[in-house]
Amino acid sequence: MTETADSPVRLSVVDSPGQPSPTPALAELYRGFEKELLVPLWTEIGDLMPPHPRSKAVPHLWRWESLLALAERSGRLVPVGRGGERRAIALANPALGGRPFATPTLWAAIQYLMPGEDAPEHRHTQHAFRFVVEGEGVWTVVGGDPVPMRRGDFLPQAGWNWHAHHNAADRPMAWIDGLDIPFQYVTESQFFEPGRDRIGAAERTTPGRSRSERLWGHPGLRPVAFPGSRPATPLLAYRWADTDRALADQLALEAEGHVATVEPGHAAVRYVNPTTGGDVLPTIRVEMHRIRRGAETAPRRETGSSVYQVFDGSGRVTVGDVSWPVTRGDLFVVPSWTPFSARSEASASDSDSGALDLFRFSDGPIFEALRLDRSDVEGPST
Ligand code: GTQ
Ligand code: FE2
Repeated sequence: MTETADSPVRLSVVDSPGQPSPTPALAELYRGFEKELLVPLWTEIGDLMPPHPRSKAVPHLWRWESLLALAERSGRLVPVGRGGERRAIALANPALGGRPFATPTLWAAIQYLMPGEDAPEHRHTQHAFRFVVEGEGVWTVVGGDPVPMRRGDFLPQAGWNWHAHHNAADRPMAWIDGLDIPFQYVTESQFFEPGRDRIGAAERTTPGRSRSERLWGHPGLRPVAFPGSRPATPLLAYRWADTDRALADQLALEAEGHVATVEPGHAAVRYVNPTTGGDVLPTIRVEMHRIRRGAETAPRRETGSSVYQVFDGSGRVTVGDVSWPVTRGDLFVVPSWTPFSARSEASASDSDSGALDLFRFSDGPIFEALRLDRSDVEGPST
């Protein structure tokens, strides 16, 4: 065994342009680097400083049908309780080493609760949200405020708030969770604390509207008793009826000849923090996009990664070199600096409008805060 055999640094002499001549003396120098745990820039520069982001993550699609079937089986086999905390099953990007990371920064999971079940209370620094593509009956209890969850609702939940979930219905319910778990994992910033094993009787009630909505959920109005800006939204539910109306109004305004959409036939809204007008969570940006029947978006790429879920309709999405037909509930990943476009292709089973509704979340706020945000759009081909 040589002295450097145990070094985690491994340098090989290569005969390629831009590299020093391969000589025994160079090999000897590299053994010296290994022994002292040193790595020269010239052997690493291509990987460390590429001309543009080259994501380790790859585009990938998960079918809702398959996810739901496996979640249902988990419902029969896996109890929910202290320790495991949640019956949540995460999307693992195939290029991220089997880790439960949809992208290098984002966690996306399907969560499932059986009738009458409780997921125990806890809190963590990871920022989170729930989004419901079908079903109802679960109340998420955030800081003692029970919040009903129904199809199309977006429910943000900023880090370090106590939360539990309770299925008050006589049927199971599934939804998706988005969190910044991979980001906090790589930045080593996580804290976690278990709370009460059972939530109190008062939190087991099932009011139609949460206290947070009664206080913060009035468009253009805020309670004078609570001034100042907050780092994350105090509003715990953004209801489908409001999102749907905003998107329908944008497309109607466009049809009347007004500027209202991102591009022809493509309406979009971003969920915002009513105390700042900025993103709902410090690390996660969330939007709903509606692509009119037959419309297509221009390929666009951005720094940072996104996860999409098809909320309604069907169509075809293209991510880099791959393209899939998609339908309700399907989830897919768009890695950093990978062009993304979508086309609405109504099928017989789709709703009357034939529009494709895409729920999207990304790590955009991180990139924006650090001034690392960049994007470009490919112009229409002529
Ligand atoms: O529901 O509290 O998918 O803490 C991952 C971590 C869900 C939750 C997840 C969590 C939760
Ligand atoms: Fe949690």
